[in-house]
This record gives sequence, structure tokens and C-alpha cells, in this order.
Amino acid sequence: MKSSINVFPSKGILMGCLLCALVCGIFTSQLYAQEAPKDSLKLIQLNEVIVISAGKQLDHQKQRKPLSTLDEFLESSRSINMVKRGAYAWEPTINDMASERLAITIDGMQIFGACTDKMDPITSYVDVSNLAEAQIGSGQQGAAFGNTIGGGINLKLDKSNFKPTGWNASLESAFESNYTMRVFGGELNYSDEKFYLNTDVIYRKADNYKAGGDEEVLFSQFEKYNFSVNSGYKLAEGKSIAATLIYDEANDVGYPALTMDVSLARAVIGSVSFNQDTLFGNFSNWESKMYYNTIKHVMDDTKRPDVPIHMDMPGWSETAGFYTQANLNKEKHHFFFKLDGFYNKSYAEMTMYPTNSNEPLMFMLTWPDVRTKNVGFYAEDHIPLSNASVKLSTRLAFHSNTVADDFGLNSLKIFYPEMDRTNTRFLKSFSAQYHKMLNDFHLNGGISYGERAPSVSEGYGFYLFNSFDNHDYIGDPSLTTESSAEANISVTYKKPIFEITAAANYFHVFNYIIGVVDNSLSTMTIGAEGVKIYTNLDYAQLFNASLSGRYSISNAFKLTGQVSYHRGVDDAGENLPLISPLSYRSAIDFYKNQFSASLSVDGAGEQTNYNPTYGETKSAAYATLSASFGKRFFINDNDLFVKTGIENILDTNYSTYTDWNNIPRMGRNFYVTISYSVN
Ligand SMILES: [Cu+2]
Repeated sequence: MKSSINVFPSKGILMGCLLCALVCGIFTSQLYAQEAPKDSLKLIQLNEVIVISAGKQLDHQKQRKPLSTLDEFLESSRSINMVKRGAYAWEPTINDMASERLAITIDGMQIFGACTDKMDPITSYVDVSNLAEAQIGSGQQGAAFGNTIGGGINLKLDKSNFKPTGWNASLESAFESNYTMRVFGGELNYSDEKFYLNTDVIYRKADNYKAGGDEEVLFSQFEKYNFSVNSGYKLAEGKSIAATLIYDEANDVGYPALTMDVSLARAVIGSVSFNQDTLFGNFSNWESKMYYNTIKHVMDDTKRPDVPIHMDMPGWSETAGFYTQANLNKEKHHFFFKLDGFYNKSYAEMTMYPTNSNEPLMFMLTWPDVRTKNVGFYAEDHIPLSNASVKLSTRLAFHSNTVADDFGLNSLKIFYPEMDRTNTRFLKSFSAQYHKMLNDFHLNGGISYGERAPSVSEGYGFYLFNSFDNHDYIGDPSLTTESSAEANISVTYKKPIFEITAAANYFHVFNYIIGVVDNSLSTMTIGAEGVKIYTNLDYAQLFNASLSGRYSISNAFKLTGQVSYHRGVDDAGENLPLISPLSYRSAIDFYKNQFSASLSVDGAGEQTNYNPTYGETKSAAYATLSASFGKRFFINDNDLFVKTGIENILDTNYSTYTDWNNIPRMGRNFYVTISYSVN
């Protein structure tokens, strides 16, 4: 089926667009607009940093919804869109690319979900209470965090870092009317120049949410709690050790867009690190970390009516890893070096229970105990020139996959009799970014090349049911490494009260991995339409462009806006799935005398470039309106902060291109957040 004739924007049009924008004086660069991220990542230029820091009153005032889920925080980013299968555990995408093509780390730690159906992106295993900020790099700008095509996100943990603040504590609570979500959280911190201890706990429970027009979305409830502790001790001046531990557990999580729910999703994430301000020679900020995390994910279909065949589908993922990194300043050069590595075990199984109990049980390994080893070296050099700067970076990595389970290996050998147990690759990434200041203009441009290995599902998945296109998926261990050539450009016009940025990027992805129907195979899942095999297409092309601006109307009023355009096609000119239609957002924010307010609109045009082959239907245009009000009070020495708001004020019933199987989004929602902190 052809959805439409695809005319990919040619380079001529692209250049024309940029020129036009320049002439109009409306453009923007995200690259250098942000304040430099702190600590060890000082040198890495990020495209965007989202401040999260729950429990920090000052930051809270600027946030429209301080105790929202981490997913909502990420969704507020310019660079991230979230794929939704329910109210919980959304999947981040950057440049219209999802998990397999992104490098997502928690405080530099590699973590991999344990679900074969992408129910547990790793962002679901932390909460806002743990985090200081989300650091986002587009394309190869995210390669500092790992091998990537689309970009990288590092979720930075919140730590006192030897600030002499003494004891402080805070209590937080929130309520949201639409799905009666209750949130309770608290922190207790101590920090002095020699020692710090941060602890926090948060609990969330939500019932089914209601889409616009009071339509209840069944199986969208969830319950989650998260506990974390991190501590540091100074061994000597300029020398310290630190340790972190996060425990995160979600139960009774409904996935209305899928055929199964989750009874347990649990992560234990721990690390120890050693930091030293100096190293031999001119090296500085030496940081080394060892970490381990283990995830258990249990799917559950017992609460669903009319299940044709009951299935048990547990999955496990365990990762151990390390990194060591340092800066080096030598004359004009600002180097950053990082050596990192991880070892991951991914194992998932499926047992089917036929309704006729005389029939035998059916057992499959959907992830056959795949062991992934990756050792990488990342280096970057930032060279300031007069009114300009250049950043060069590279990542070189050795990557290997081994199928450890014999039963799983033999199952895959049905399809690939020649397959080896182990598959190794050498992955490369190179990037050059240039920045120039011309009076009030900032120009940014860059070219990059990057590679990634297939994910465990793409390489070794065994009959993974995808409810989006209603097909069973089988991996291919002999997939070729996917690679991407990328170009990005942006122009910002910046005045103290006014700023506008136009940005565009283009990815030419070679050996693009996607599921392709194989008519010779029969399905395993009852009701599935067919079987798809993960296959390398010759190439795919992705193009993203955005225009964003900020205007300070007065000291108290600030206006922001963004409109973005996206396109993705495969080598036959067919649309790629999950590509955003034209989308926009705008907001007016007010802040004065400890009082804050905002009014915002979010919307998208009709999705004209969709692809039914991948299960997509056209999503209609929509717009939603939201408002928030906040006030900070001082009670003795303590702080009380109250924030309230309404989302989707007009109770619009809508779904977007990221909503799995078009499940409708939340209707009108009132929320209130209260936080009280004692210093
Ligand atoms: Cu799952």
C-alpha cells in the first residue's frame, strides 16, 4: 500500500530554507545557547539540559509541574518526543529515533530494559526525586554516552557534592484529578566539606486515566516507588570517593495499548566512584566509576478479559560496567578522554498455557541469554578560535554479542543454521562541529558519522509480538552494522530580550534496521497477521527542522514558541513509522514576587506521512491548552511552595503519532503540588 508520494526535501531546498531564515533574521542554535553543564561533562557541548531537581525550591518555581513524572519532564524538552503505550514508562525518541538508536545512561551508567516489548525504557527506572538534570545531545553529540545514531541522554543524579549546607529536609506531595494520582515524596540530606549523604523516597499511585469527553482508558493504572541514597567522603583535599544506590519498583502497571500488563518491574542500580581533581601531567577532573544494575520485568495477562491463551513472560537484564575519564587542557586545546565498558546479560522467556490442559505447555526463549560486551574509547577536543570554536570528537568501540543459552541458540539455528554463537564488531564515530559568532548571530554547523550494533531484539529476538503492526518479529544475528552520516546546521539571532533559532539536521542512515514481512513463516501469536524479520534496508533518510524563539515582554512576562517539521523515508521512498507531523508549542510565563503563572498551547498538524505497513493510521490535527499557577511562602526559615494547574483545559479527545495503537491521551486534568522544606 502506498501512503503518498514522498518527496524528500533536497539539499537545495534545505539550503534555500536556511538562507531564507537568515534573511528573515529568524534563527537559532541550540548548541551553544545552553549554559555549560557542570562537573565532569564540562567539555561536552550538549544541545539541551533540562533541570529536574525535585526538592529544590528555586528550580521548582520555574517548572510548570514540579512533581510530574520524569516522562513528562522529558516530554517538555525541545529535542525529545515520547512514545506512549499507557500512562507509565514512555519511550523517549530523539530526531524521531527510539531506544535502539539512542544511548541513554543514568549518571554515565549503561542500563538496558528487560522487556522484549519495550515496556520498560530505562528512564522508567528512576524518578524525578533522584535527578538533577537530563543532558541531551543530538546525533553524534550524544556519543560521549555510548554508541548512537539518533542522540544521547544522560540522566544526572542529584548530589550535594560537599557543599557546606548542613542538614536539610523536604516533604512533597501532589495530586492529579484525572487519574487520581497521589504522589508522596521526601528527602533528607546532610552535606559538609568532608562528607555528604543524600536520601530520597517517592511513591506514586494512579488509577485509570480518562481521555477527553470522560472516556475511561482501561488498564492504564500504575503504582511505583523509588528509594535512593548517595554519599561521598573526602579522603584528602581534591580526592574523594562516592557511592550510589537506587531501588525502583513498579507494580500493577497497565498498558492499554498492548495486550499485556506488568505485575513487576524492578531495578536495583548501584555504583562506587573515585574522583581526583588532578592526575599526572596536566590532566584534571579524573573520575572513575564501577557500577552494576539488575532488572526484573514480569508481564501479566491475568487481568485481561478474553485472553486466547495465557502467557507468562518474564525478562531479566543485568549490566556491570565502568568508566574512567579526565580532562586535559594544553594550550588552545581542551581535551576530554573517556574509557568505558559494560557487560550485559539479557534473558527473556515465554511460556504459553493452552486452554486445553491436555495439550503440552509451549516454552520459548524470546531473548536467548545474550551476552553483550562493549569497550569504548571516547575523545573530544574543543578548540576556541577568535569569535569561533571547533569541536572534534570520536568514539571507537569493540562490541560483541554471544548467545549463551544452547536451547536459545538451537532455536535460532532453525532460521540461521550457519550462525555463530558470537558476533563481534568494531564501531566508529567521528564528529566535527563548528561554531561562529558574527555580531548578534551564532552559526553552528557540523558533520558526523556514527555506527551502532543491532539491539538484542533486532539480533536475537525470537517471536516477539508487536501489537502496533500486529506481527511477530524474529531477529537476525547476521545483521550488518547500522551507520549514519549526519549534517546539522543552526543559526541563532540573539539580543538580550529576544532570541530566535532556526535549526535543521539530516541523517542518511545506511543499513537501516527495520522489520520486513517474510511470507514463508507462520505466526506464533494467535491473531497475529504475519511474521517480520529484522532486515537491513539499503538506507533511510531522516530530516528535522525547527524554528524556536524567546521574547522577554517585560521583566515578569516571557514568551516562548517552537515549531518543528520532520520527515523520514526508506530507500523506496516509503514513509518510516513514528515520524512526527508538523508540531508546535508556545507559552507565556509570568514570574514576579514569588508568584508564577503560565499559559501554554501544544499542538500538531495532521499526520499526512504515515505508513499502514507499519500499523500506522493517520492521526488528526490537535491542540491543547494548559495553565499553571504557583506561589512560594516563607514560614520562619522554611519554605512552602504550592503549584497548581490545569492541563488540556478544553478536555480535547485526541491521540498523536507517538500513541501506540492510537490510544487517546489524557483529558482535562487538575493538579496541585505542595512542597515544604526545612533548612
Ligand atoms: Cu514487558
